[in-house]
Amino acid sequence: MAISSDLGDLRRTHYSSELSEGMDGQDVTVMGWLLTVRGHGSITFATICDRDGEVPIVAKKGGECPDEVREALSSLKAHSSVAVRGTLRASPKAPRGFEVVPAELRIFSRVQKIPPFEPVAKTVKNIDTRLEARPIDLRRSVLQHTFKMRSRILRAVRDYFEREGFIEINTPKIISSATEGGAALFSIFYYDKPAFLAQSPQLYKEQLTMSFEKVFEIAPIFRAEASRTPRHLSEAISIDLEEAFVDYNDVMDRIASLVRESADAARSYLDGAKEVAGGDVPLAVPEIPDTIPRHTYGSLVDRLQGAGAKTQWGDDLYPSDLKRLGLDGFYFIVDWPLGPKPFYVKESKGGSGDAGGEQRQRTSESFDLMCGELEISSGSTRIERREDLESRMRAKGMNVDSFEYHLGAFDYGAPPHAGCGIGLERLLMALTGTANIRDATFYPRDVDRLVP
Ligand code: AMO
Repeated sequence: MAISSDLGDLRRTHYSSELSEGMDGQDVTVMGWLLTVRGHGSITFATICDRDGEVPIVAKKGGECPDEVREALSSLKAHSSVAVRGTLRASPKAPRGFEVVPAELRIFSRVQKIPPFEPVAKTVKNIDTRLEARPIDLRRSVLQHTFKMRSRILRAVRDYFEREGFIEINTPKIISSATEGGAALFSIFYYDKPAFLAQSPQLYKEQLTMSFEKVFEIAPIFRAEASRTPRHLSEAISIDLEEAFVDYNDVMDRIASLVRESADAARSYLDGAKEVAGGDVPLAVPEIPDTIPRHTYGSLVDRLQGAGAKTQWGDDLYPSDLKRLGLDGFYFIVDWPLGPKPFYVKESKGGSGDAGGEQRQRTSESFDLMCGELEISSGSTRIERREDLESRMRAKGMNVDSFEYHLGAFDYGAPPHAGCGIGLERLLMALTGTANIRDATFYPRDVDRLVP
């Protein structure tokens, strides 16, 4: 039968990337979704898209293609799920030098709805329109490349940790108390007890340095972010690392290596994709400098004040401030004021590294990794002694007793340790130039969105 609708025993023989003009005359079976179909009476051109790219299909009247196949093909709408078995023909006019002449067509599902945008659309401005049809939005070239790059980056990150002797961990996502401050917690019920979704694996990854020394986790973090911004999600993926017997300077060195290796992996993906697509890939990966610059918090405040800003020592640094200073590319901001930092962050020895008065004296061994105005990661040296943790908690007005499950671990002696959390979506934004974080995650969750 030249036309049917079941997969049956038919299997793909080649992905689009495996086809070439040198296979002239070979019988091939390709499967995927229809990107375009254009019928011109006696000839129908179609493009089938699969995981790797496009396969041109040409069905001519009076040629090798049965008429019923040509007619059925020309009646299909874009996005239909199909298979074509046929003969590969070298064709100097075709973009990749070949086309497939169909002998058999399987139509697995017909399109019931007209999609709200063209499958080849380079940009579709309204993200809500796109999210309503997310499975087919994700077929668009720019998102295909973004998420394939994400996969490569994750592999590079795991390779890095493996090579450096880190153990991959998973920690509970249903927890009993806040780690990063209470405001952004999602409350849930755990049987009959109140509980929360984890904002970060912070306390567990610290405890695990007592047994494994070097650990990493790649998992969701949950933040009840009330604001609508292009860089906040309610559920994000964090690449967390924690290491014993090091401080925040060592962790910054590790992040620099991780970012460099992630960028290399992204670039090598792009090079390959450009070869298959004939150069048409709408993404570019920035160069990462050999040394990522480190600016102290205090020096940036001085520069801001010098430029006439009202920023006081102790204030947060906002994207508008960083823009004002013309900071771009990747850089660290180090030695933040201690006060606003979470309780587990260690105070700098001997006060601030910056010159300045009394109020400048309490800084922390902490950093943020930035790319322009986007915060990619934050990390610090941690407190390893119970009494110091307790006094920091009291100073922050926290209920020490409710953290006994954590503080008790420190009674057995914790090593000096340091670590960081890297927002995977934000790293991907920086490496691909994606402007909205919702396009760096498959199904975004934000203050307005719980579906799809
Ligand atoms: P922090 O709260 O700074 O630190 O988070 C670490 C990194 O996670 C990412 N991130 C987010 N990404 C998208 N949407 C959000 N709502 C969101 N919130 C955070 C950012 C950020 O830099 N426990 C510490 C890390 C550590 O010290 O190890 C922490 O959670 O890229």
